Amino acid sequence: MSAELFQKMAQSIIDGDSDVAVELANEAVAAGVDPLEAITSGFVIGVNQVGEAFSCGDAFLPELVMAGEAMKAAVLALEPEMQKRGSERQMLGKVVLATVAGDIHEIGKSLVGTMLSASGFQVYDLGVDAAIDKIIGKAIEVNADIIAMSALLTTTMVKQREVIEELEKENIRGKFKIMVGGAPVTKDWVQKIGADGYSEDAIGAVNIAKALMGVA
Ligand code: B1M
Repeated sequence: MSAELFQKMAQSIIDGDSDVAVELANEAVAAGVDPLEAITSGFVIGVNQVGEAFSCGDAFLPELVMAGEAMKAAVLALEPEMQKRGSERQMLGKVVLATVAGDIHEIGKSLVGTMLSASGFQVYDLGVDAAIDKIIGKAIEVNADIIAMSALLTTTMVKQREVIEELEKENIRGKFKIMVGGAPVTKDWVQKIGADGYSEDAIGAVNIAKALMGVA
């Protein structure tokens, strides 16, 4: 039953059909399917396929946009259930989260935010295309424990490094733990820019954030 449902979920993203994607998300919740599994085994398979087709020139920007919209709608429909399933309610730490300047990819960043907040972190989500001074300003304002930055483009991941460089320039690098992520981010990149942690997915992001807070 789940395999068939996951396949339909992937197809709804490939078709760029937000209505069907939301219907399937609701169906999954009603059937007791883990919402994160619905995302990773269902919807993400579809969005990855569209991404691959786009990079080979077999799909074009409108398809990418529609797939992105359908993916966003599905994740939004699953969000309340993800929040509900988060069992830990004590406040583990404050996280300022953003997709870096020049980058408007928001789905993975928002998923990481939902999982962090469902796991007990207080998340200040600055959205996408967030300027360096906006990220640092918010971190100072709320006395954040962690600055978490997402980047989906090889051209924008450099902004993660620029935030760290700016913190160093202002002599406040030591005040915050820095977590980075997004499809092009690798372990090598993390070491190169001197971040404190990274993960390839939303569950990993929660584990890293907990480890950075010493509660792993
Ligand atoms: Co764009 N896009 N896109 N796109 N897009 C990619 C990233 C791309 C790989 C597609 C491709 O060519 N195969 C490619 C980047 C190439 C590169 O730089 N190497 C690309 C491109 C080129 C572009 C444009 C430049 C296209 C154009 O205009 N010519 C343009 C850029 C706009 C900009 O940002 N300035 C663009 C635009 C868009 C849309 C707006 C149409 C849309 C986004 C819609 C939205 O977000 N509202 C879109 C989409 C949908 C994609 C793909 C297909 C899917 C991204 C996604 O949502 N994945 C993507 C290809 C792909 O990744 N397969 C692609 C699902 C999501 C759950 O996964 O975001 O990876 P992801 O997040 C994961 C992990 O990465 C990790 O956890 C998440 C959950 O598991 N993670 C973190 C993410 N952030 C984290 C932070 C952490 C820890 C973990 O700690 C802080």
